[in-house]
Amino acid sequence: MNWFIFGYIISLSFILQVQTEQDIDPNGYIIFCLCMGRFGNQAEHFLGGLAFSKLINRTLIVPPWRTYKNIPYSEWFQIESLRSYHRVIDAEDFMQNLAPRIWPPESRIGFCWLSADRPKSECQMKEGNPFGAFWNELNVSFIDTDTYQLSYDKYSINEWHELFPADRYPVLALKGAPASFPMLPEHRQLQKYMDWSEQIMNEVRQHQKTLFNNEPYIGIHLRNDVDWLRACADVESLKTRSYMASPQCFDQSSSTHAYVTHKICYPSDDEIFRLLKNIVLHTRIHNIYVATDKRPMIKEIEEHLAAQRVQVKHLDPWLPVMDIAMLAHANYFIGNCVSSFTSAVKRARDVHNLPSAFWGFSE
Ligand code: GFB
Repeated sequence: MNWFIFGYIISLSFILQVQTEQDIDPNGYIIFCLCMGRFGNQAEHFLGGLAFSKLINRTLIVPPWRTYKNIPYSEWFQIESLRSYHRVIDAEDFMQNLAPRIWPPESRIGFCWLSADRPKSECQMKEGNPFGAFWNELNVSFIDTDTYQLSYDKYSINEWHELFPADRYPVLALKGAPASFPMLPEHRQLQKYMDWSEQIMNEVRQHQKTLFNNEPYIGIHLRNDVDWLRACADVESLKTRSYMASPQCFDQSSSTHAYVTHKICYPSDDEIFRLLKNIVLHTRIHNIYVATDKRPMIKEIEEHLAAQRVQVKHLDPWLPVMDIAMLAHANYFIGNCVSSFTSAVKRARDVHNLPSAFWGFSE
């Protein structure tokens, strides 16, 4: 090997070394499982966890969405957009490129929020579904676990730094999301950093053309499977304004309701016809896109709104998130106040000032 090539290789490896050293965040990293509920619940937790990673000033290792398997965040949303808010790295990228150096298998400790009277043996990071599968699919096992009793607000940040200094714990792996559910109202606007992936957007454009010939449409969310029937059965006895995702429509001072009613949680067919008809008359949009987990009511809507000559379409997509994307891009949206599936749609619309309404509220 001549001296020129030798020198070139030495300087290249030096540059790479410097670059990779620079890649490591001295403030440390944080990762958690989005292990509660399905997409809507996970999205609320994700935004709370994103806000916490900024508060604690650690790079967020962006967790995959959890379905029957891990779905990398970037399949549905752009990682890049999150960077305008905070430092992030995709979980698989982290595991492949940084974990071998800063989080080798023999250093992996998991942390659970547990009250002080509970033993640390109760902190089982991989016990139950989907916890085990989530970490296994990222090839993570833990050599030990421990507990903490800190909250996720700004008043607790000094305690977090004292308990978990970044030089001793470069990676903070938490069992659950460091966030509340329902999410805090101030975190809703973080939705603006969740831009849809190109793959999802291409599909949305394709469906808009095929279903509606690119004409305006009203999107409606009908959450009416049997789990929802049960979830709403006794809601009035709770006399609460905060039931699952309901703060999304009760935080507004304009809310005319004292608490979540059965009609808001599980609207009758008549309520669906009433509000939908009003919106059709008001917007003069005659294309309806129905997203539902069970009963699309296509015939019923077409019959009741026959005079308005509505066209009702339903995709029943393999990926529920495709329904969210279609609703998010509708010209008008009517959703279910209590459902976090609706809340994901509503936030995505609010950041673009698109109009939305809720079943059970007058319009
Ligand atoms: O998204 P999510 O957390 O919202 O869970 P909720 C509801 C799930 O039901 C979605 C399916 O993630 C979908 O898998 N689903 C609901 C739908 N609506 C639609 C729809 O319009 N289209 C399609 N394709 N799928 C909570 C759950 O649901 O409800 C909790 O997260 C619990 O685990 C509770 O079951 C009762 O907030 O509506």
